[in-house]
Amino acid sequence: MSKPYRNLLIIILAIFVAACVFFLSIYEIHENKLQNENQIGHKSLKVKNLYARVSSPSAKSGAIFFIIENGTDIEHHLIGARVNVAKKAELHTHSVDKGGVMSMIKIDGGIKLQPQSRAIFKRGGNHVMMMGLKNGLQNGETFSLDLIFDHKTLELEVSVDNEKSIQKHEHKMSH
Ligand SMILES: [Cu+2]
Repeated sequence: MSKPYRNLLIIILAIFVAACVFFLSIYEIHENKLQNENQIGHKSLKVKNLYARVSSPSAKSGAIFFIIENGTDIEHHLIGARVNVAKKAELHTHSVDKGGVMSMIKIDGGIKLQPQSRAIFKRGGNHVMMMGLKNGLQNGETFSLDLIFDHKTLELEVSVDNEKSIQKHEHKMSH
């Protein structure tokens, strides 16, 4: 084989190897994506494990907990909440100061949900705070909740469950 031909063969071989590496890496990215899709398991924006708590039937405030799953391929931005049983509903989180004292603060700017991700609203963490409950809430009572996103509003029904314990998988996912 003459030298120019051998060089050409080497170049063709190198291109072939590069192409193989390229397609393998694409395949890997595709595989990872599928695994994430399996984790969420649906292609929509969903709310799970939804419930509310009040400290007593006559309490003037209460909290709502849930998990939002964004199974879509776009970012969704939770910007607020609305309930018909209270004057006001706000997105809250807990913060701990230097002295270890826990207090609740409003989440400014809301919460952004990346495609194929979850946001967990749980006790001791993020929650929807209801302020100025009009008639109080009984255990087992249901009411409507609007979760307001930048592109859509989810209309949900919440039931008051004061006995609900903190869920095992909810706890695990917080780590
Ligand atoms: Cu709060």
